[in-house]
Amino acid sequence: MSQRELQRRPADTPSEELAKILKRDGCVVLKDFASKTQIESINRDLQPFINATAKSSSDFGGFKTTRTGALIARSPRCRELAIDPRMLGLVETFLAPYANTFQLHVTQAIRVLPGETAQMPHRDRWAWSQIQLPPDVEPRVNPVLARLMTEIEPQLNVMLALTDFTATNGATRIAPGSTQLPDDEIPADEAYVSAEMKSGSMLVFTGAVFHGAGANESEHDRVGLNIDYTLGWLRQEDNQYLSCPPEIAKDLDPKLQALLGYAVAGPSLGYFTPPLPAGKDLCSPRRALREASKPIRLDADGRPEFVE
Ligand SMILES: O=C(O)CCC(=O)C(=O)O
Repeated sequence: MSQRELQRRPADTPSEELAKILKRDGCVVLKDFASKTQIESINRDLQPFINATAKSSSDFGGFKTTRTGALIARSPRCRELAIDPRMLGLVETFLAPYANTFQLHVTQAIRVLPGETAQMPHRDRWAWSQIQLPPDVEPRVNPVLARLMTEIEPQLNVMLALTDFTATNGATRIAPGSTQLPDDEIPADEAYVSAEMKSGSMLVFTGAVFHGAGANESEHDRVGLNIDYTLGWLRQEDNQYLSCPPEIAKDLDPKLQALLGYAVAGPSLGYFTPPLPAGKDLCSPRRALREASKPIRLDADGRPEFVE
């Protein structure tokens, strides 16, 4: 496929207009989404965690890239960002045909260090259709899930630039309009555009568009804040109940609690039953946030008991 222009719009563009661009191109840049002060505060929240994060060690994740997660638990500023009405409005407009509720899928600060090579082009929706197997086992893909993914839009992602993103420092490379290609027709190099943007601007992209982090040939880190949203009925990539456990989630904004997954989606997805005491069954997850649970262990017969 030939290269298409990466569309850029002001951050307050109505969601319906942005959703149309996303449907056609799979991506759009929102200019000046966050102020300089907001970016400084996010960087202050995240710096200790980013500095302590070890480099990834896989062909996909890179060898000079760090990925720092659990950002809702770790950063008050990321919490505000995740429920920014402009973002939630766009998520709800774009994903509305495929679900009644939405949730967080991934929160990650991605730092591409000098010397990193370009990431392999991919679609983020492959998280649901590719099979995790040793490298020599075929097929690599579940064909039913791969086909299902072409009939829905399972996710919407944002990458907020915490540093400037340039063609030389590893700006995300994305192929606008690559959303309808078959999974095995990976666009050639010429189809990709570097999502160059100033810090504070944001790349919004879908699970269907081919993209990957660029190579960092500069002497400075490229840092992006990646927040992905998915449909309420799909499995989240980052297990939010573990990354943001009830002890932390109980003090968060109810909108954020629901986005993490502490809410029933539809008539019956996601209720829970506390293992003890007997008699409390089929509860809303909000109950787990209201009532601190006492530690439980299994006794010698394998039955749950409170730890006294
Ligand atoms: O960091 C980037 O620019 C993109 C990263 C990405 O696509 C991924 O890790 O799945």
